[in-house]
Amino acid sequence: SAQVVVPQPQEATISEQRFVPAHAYKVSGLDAGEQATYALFQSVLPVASKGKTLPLKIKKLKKGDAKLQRSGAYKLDISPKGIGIEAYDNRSVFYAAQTLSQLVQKERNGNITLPEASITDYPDVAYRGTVEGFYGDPWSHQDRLEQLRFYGKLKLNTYIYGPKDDPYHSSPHWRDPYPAMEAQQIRQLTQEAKNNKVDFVWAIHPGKDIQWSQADSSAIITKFNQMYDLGVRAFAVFFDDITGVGTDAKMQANLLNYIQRQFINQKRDVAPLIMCPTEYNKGWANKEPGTYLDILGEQLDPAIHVMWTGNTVVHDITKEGLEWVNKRIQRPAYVWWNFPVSDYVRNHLLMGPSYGIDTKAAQDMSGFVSNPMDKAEASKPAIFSVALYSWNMQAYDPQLAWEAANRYVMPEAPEAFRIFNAHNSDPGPNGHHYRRDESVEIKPYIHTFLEAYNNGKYKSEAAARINEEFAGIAKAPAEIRSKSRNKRLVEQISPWLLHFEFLGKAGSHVMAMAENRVKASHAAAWADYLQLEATLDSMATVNATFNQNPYQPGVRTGSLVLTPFIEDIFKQTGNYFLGLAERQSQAGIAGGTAISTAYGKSQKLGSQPLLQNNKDIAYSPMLEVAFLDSGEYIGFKPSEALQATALHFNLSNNNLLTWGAFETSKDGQVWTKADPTTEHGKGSIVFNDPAIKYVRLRNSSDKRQNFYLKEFRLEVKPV
Ligand code: LTM
Repeated sequence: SAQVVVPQPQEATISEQRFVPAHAYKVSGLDAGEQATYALFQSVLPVASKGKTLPLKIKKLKKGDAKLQRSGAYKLDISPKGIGIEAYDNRSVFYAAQTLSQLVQKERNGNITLPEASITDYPDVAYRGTVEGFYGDPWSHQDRLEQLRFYGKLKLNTYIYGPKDDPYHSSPHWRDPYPAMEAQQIRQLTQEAKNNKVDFVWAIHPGKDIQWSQADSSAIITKFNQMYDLGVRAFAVFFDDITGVGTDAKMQANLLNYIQRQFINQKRDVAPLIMCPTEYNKGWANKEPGTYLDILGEQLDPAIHVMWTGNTVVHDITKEGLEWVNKRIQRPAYVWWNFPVSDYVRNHLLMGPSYGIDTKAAQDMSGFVSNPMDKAEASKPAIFSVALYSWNMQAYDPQLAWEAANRYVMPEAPEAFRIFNAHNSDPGPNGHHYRRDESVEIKPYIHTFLEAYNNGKYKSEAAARINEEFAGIAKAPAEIRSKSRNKRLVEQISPWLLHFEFLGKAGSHVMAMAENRVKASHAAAWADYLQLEATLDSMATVNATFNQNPYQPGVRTGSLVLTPFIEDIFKQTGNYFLGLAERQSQAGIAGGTAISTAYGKSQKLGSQPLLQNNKDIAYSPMLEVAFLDSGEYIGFKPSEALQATALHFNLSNNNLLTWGAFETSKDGQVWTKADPTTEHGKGSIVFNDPAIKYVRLRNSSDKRQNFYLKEFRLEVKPV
């Protein structure tokens, strides 16, 4: 059926019967220079230029049918008499060849078989793919090459290069040419992109220190020309996550129009220019008529695309949301979907279904790109789904796409990969309030089981299902490690595999313990308890050892449903046996009542998670621009058991001391000003008074103040 072809073609009749072609195929009508497509035909079919052959004829699509007048559109006709391809452009021929490659089957005896088929196919969205736009370690060169091949197979045509931590994309070196090695790698990437009919879009991020001078405008043109010489034929300018003069809509529009005139229009072979605005989501947009987005809408050359992340930074994409912004920017938005990016929740993997993307919004967007995780291979399930969605929206079903992605990305161990992904979906609490469902199938059984257990009963049926799940979890990592041929993927998820294996074992222990406890087999329950405790210790060790980044350090799996379930029963049972608060805290589980808390009043930072241990309490650093409105504050209230010894901060704001009041209090009522030493918004204050119970930074000016929350950390010691 047509299902064997991904993304699903728009119209397809594919017969169940297959035939063995009588001869090799003779390819005609392929443009010179299309060697990569020729090589693809050769790898899929027997191809010959002499002797008895069947025709594989490529023709131009006839004008007429409007939906086929777009890059990538093709018709493919397969019969025992030959293969016919009608193509809009060279990308179309490549896509027809990709479809063909999915329809061909190789038999044991070396023959190939084909079904008779008639396919009419075209993409719903013109630009489809990814934006490497996250913070943190950029993808490796090999990862990028592999991504481009993956995109070619799935008919994705766009890869936007914009890793925040490449200093030649952003400050401080956006004005400078790439060093020789990086330049050579970019040249290779543009070649691989070309072979896979992907636009390699190179983005510049100049807004942190742009001067709006002629010198800076020229610097961008010079840099673009250097990139052009390396083979780049598509360009973007990003103004996200900046403060200060760079955020001016008129200046941004002027610059973009200048680039359009002086560069894009001068070259005949470059794709439309793309820009990412500063107000790139509705939550941050000034809603007053005539402000930022309207200025771009009116002044920006209509040929330039404008990116948009949705109603907030990380959000579902809705038709209504797009209609809202499209009116203002006066063109269909180019969607920058912040999924499965995990730079704001680095201890989690986002491996679940790609849902929350509106299947009625094809007409409301000019492009759709996913911002992935820093783990390129682990991002493939989500990218696979984005390929299906953006090619054929009506046919898109998030759950089916996810099931297919698990098989496509890990064909050697699809079930193990599925169970791993099913329990590694939710990002956990985060400042963007973006949550995903997790452990969906097992959740009802967990609820049933817990309800009964809390009443001293043991539900065997639910328990059997849960036991089966935990056994599957414990087995999955070994299966993935031993069977998957994708070693890079295994490497990227390896700390999570390790943690997951312990999660499965902890689950089995918890279930055994619960059963023994309900049966009043106390000695057995106690033995289970000790094993569970040891396993939870191992999970805590994995969490404390791997992925120790300063943002969200550590490793979490099953964090929405399974881990809380296990910890809940562990705690209950510990209390039942011994009142073991002490043991629990050793196993890394928050026990007791006195915990340190944030002490703040802030629209932007109100739900920013805290990182804490027994040495310090910190706001989880934030990637985008943070702010405090007049009178708002951020701060800490250490637990009763702790004493504040020093505050360390790095807010990247040169005027910090003109608006920021650092204050301490013994009661939360009377505040005393503390004077830090600072340089560029970075500094420390040491506290010597054990009576201090509150520490805060308040905006004492009469207007909003922007800064970067790179560090805001209170050092503490036990009282
Ligand atoms: O989303 C945009 C336009 N910019 C940044 C990204 O670089 C970052 O990866 C995401 C997710 O944290 N958020 C942003 O604000």
